[in-house]
Amino acid sequence: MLNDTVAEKLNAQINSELFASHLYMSIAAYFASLDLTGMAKWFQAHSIEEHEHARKLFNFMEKRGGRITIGKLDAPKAEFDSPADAWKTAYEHEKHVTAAIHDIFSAAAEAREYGTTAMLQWFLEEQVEEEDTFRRNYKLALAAGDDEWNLQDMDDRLGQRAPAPMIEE
Ligand code: OFO
Repeated sequence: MLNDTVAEKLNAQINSELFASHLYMSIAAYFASLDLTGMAKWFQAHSIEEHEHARKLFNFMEKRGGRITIGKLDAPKAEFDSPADAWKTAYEHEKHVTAAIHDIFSAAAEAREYGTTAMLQWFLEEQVEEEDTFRRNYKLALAAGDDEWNLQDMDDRLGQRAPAPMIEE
């Protein structure tokens, strides 16, 4: 049986991953409105990936007998000052997710919930990748500014992203 504090934090993280999925669809919609369809597709794929993160945590809690509750999602930010601002919002969100994963990991270690710390190892590594990806793309969008040519080039590259894979559980 899961430790209560750890269960509460894992449950909050499931809801937070669902919010990330929601936020990234909102950013996809912003890019679609600018006809930057490559970046819109990239964020759609990332939205699915966040939903998969929620599902991975859900399945872990289920196996450990934790009670999962799904709450109401807040409306995500919908308007951005520029492509760079949209990337910055996503990058900041990823940093927030990293801090939350660290917090759950610390609570799990303190409660000697070693099954949870082992599972969270995957998320720790994922967040290193995520922050790196979002930071690099934020910097690129910042450098592109409102230069149509550079934005289109970035858009073409990101549009080649493969669909998000399902996480096996
Ligand atoms: Fe699940 O936080 Fe991004 O990936």
